[in-house]
Amino acid sequence: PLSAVLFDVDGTLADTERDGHRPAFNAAFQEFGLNWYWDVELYGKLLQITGGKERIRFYIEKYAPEALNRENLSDWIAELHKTKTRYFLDLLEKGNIPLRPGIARLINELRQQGIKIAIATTTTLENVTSLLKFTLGEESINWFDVIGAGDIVPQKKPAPDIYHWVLEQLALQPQYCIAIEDSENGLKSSLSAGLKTIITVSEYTHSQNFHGAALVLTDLGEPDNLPTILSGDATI
Ligand code: XBP
Ligand code: MG
Repeated sequence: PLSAVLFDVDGTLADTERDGHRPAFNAAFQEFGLNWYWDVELYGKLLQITGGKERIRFYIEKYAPEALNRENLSDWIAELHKTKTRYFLDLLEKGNIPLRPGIARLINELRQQGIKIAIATTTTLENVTSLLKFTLGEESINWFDVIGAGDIVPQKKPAPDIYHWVLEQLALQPQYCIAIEDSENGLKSSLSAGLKTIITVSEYTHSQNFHGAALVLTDLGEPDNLPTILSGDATI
């Protein structure tokens, strides 16, 4: 029997990266007087590093090494990232980032059937609660039995830590749960935690390797617009 569905956030609940996180990073760089700009293509490469602070550090090491000489680099990155979060929250508040097809329906159906729902994401907690608030309404935050986000575990995806943490909070074994993910890093994380995983591909992830996924779909669909199965077992 299925006890819980564990949702990723970025790329799964909503297409947040290209027109959400990316412009928020760029706005923060501008506010800090930096001449850095992450265009759509570069951002696609940077997405291999999960976590905003980790992504900024990776960018510095690879593309802007002069910043390595800053004193208290970690603190400075944390401040820059806080500013980025402020811009991202602004975008959510403006209602600019909708849920992907089928998400609201699926969440409602799971709740109606008494199946628990949870979140396992590398993004910052406020980003998750605001996305829920501005799409499904304030009370939807309480529909989730567990929200695992951001720095709550030391190792972000592709490490399994966030899924382990959420399963522990749910007090459930992975065989009674399903993860829904959009990326290869997310899939590695959920599979390493022993979770059967459904992939709903997103704009940055459609050509990634989803070996090991139970099902790969274009999206989660709506009754009048069914998703296309890209690979996997339709009977899951
Ligand atoms: C999401 C991420 C996050 C977001 C930015 O990956 O990697 O870093 O891009 O969020 P996943 P923060 O969907 O696999 O969880 O800046 O808040 O880290
Ligand atoms: Mg994702």
